[in-house]
Amino acid sequence: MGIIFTKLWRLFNHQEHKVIIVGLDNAGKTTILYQFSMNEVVHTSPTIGSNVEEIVVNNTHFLMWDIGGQESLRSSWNTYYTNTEFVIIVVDSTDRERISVTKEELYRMLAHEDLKKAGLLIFANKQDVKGCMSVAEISQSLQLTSVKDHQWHIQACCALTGEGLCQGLEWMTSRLRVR
Ligand code: G3D
Ligand code: MG
Repeated sequence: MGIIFTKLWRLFNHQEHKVIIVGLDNAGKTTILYQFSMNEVVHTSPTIGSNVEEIVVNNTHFLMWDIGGQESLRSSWNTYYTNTEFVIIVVDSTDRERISVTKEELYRMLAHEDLKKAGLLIFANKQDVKGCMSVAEISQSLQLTSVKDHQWHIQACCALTGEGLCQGLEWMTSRLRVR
């Protein structure tokens, strides 16, 4: 990722931001955050609990949680939505069976009052795996073209190598500039 990433990261961190990262378990959220936080000091907040983690990298607060399989806990998530600028949804592109669960949660979140102004970045992760779903397939499964009231962007990536993450961050940074 190198120097461009570092520059973008600085730009993004110029002001304080709140970003929510969601996705099914095993989608690659922790790996992505690890890539974002390289060379930075990371503070985690254990008080929030095991289903939601807060990570602060410079000025950016990342709230991260696994969706699916925890229905009883979902109702409390919206207490964390206030002032969120971006929602990042991480999709495991190899997991065709559970893409519908992601879709359900995506629309539930988008309908929430406190996320009305949030931008939506979808990472189609694990693109290195042969036979995985393409960006086009995931867009179709999630019916992204029907999302009209949020700015959104879908980005192919591989969290292991960091490929594509830079472009995702670039999109978020560009959205900040047009505000
Ligand atoms: P989560 O935080 O969303 O639950 P993790 O997911 O970041 O813990 O990742 C889950 C597993 O997927 C990990 O494997 C991780 O290495 C792997 N993974 C994450 N991103 C990619 C990717 O882009 N490509 C491939 N091939 N694998 C990826 P392990 O084996 O450590 O459980
Ligand atoms: Mg994790």
